[in-house]
Amino acid sequence: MKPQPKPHASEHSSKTTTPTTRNIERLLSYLPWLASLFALPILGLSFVGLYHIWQAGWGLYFMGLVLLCSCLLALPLVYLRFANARPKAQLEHEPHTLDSGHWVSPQQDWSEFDLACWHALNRTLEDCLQQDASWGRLKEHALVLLTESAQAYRGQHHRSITKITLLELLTLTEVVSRRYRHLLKEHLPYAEKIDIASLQLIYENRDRHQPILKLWNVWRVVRLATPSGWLAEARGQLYDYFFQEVKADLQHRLKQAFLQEVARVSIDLYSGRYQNDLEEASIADDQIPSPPEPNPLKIACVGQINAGKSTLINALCRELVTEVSPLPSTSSVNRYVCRLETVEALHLIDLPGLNGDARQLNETLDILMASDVILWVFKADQPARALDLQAYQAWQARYELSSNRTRKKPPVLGVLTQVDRLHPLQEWAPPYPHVTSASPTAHEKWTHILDAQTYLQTLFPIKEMVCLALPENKPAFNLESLEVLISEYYSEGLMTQLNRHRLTPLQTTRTKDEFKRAYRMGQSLFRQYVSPSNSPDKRK
Ligand SMILES: Nc1nc2c(ncn2[C@@H]2O[C@H](COP(=O)(O)OP(=O)(O)OP(=O)(O)O)[C@@H](O)[C@H]2O)c(=O)[nH]1
Ligand SMILES: [Mg+2]
Repeated sequence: MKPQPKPHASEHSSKTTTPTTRNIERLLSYLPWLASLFALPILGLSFVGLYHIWQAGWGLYFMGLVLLCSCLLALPLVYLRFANARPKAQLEHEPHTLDSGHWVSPQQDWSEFDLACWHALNRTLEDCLQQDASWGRLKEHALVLLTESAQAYRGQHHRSITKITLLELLTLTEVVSRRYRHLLKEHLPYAEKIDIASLQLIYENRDRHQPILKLWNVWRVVRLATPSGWLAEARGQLYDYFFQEVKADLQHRLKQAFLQEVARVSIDLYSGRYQNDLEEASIADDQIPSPPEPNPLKIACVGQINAGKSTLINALCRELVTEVSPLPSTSSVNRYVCRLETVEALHLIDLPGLNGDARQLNETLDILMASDVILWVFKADQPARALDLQAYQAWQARYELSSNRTRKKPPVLGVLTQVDRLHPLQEWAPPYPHVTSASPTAHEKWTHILDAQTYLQTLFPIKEMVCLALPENKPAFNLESLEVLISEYYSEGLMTQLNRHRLTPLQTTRTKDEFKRAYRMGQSLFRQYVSPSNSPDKRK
């Protein structure tokens, strides 16, 4: 059978015209006559007026006045143009710095892998929009993004996208709609006032605007006969140009934001974040769920034997909570609660020193992965760094496992302890560096401290490092700097915690939920069976 040609849009609309659209149609057919009734006398009067102004010798003044008014009117338009041109230029020149000028930004608790995915998806969506930016194609573009993120997280298998469950798909639709609605409310002027009926009416009557446009064009040609007409035309052109630009940019941003929302939610979906919390979220609740209360930050202290981990914990807690000794002393993992000036509560975890034992290393890595911030303690006068390096590399390797790719690494803060033991030994008169009264030995001491710190930073990619000394029976040196650093990294630590809480599988709860569902189903079946009114025999 030959496929029937599709009816033309206008044919289709003419078949389904309602009384309202028929009335509009009739009104529109009278419009050219009504417009000419008003336009012709005005045109005639303008000619007469202009002639008299010219005769009175005020022609030049009048033209100057019209020019001035046009310039005043153009000023806000020029401002709009420049305000609008800035983000556009950013978009062209920095296509991948999407986090700054865009309406949608990545989640703060994403891992490096998630962020790499986000940037790749953003490149894809820009390509899609460049190929075809029509509204109708957005659905297909969204599907491209979903497939790409599915492949990134679940391998190149061509059916990866179909592996999301029905509940996950509904969650995705729900979250994208909710986020996009918030975004429109924030950025689209009068978003609450735009109703579907008006949009439909504009769409249905888009062909009928043609007669009015034609009439308008005739009027534009006629008014070119006068100098004020030239100015009005120039002003009109300028106005059209600016507003077309604003409209195009707004539309581009709306489309881009929609696709970015799809990308963001698909990353969350495929990385398994919705498994726990969104299943429990109420669908009727149209507010964004409030985040759970954070737990106190967990800070793990790791390093070689005798590095000074327990001493550091005692100093931060301002009391002797853990044993300190020149011999290997900490043999098990212990947690201590302490508070800093700016941080209400912290949990400091004292770990046994790294000794090269594989089982102990494994346990240490488990603790590090369950922490929010890591203090890596290095003894300043310790030449061998192999144990630290081995542990550091093993810790990093854990995040490269496919099961941990979406985990956010806790920030690592380096602590160079026992700097008082650096050469020259007899020199110890903190604080360092002495800017005003620097003796040669003090200068030498400070140089050695800096050298030790630089050397460590070449071995370990640790951005932040604090040098300190906590000698027995002497005042502590530079402990405040470490406290400041901890409070600076507090929010990043909380993000790590949030990421971990989201990703920790609530396997027991899920099994319990499944059991509850099965129980409810069995219960209703049982009721149906025992209830005489519902029993199969009775119904027969
Ligand atoms: N001079 C000086 N001695 C320190 C400093 N920090 C720690 N010590 C001493 O170094 C020794 C080891 O300190 P600990 O805090 O027990 O070291 P640790 O890292 O906890 O050791 P393990 O628990 O065995 O892994 C103790 O005798 C401390 O008094 C420091 O800044 N300066
Ligand atoms: Mg210890």
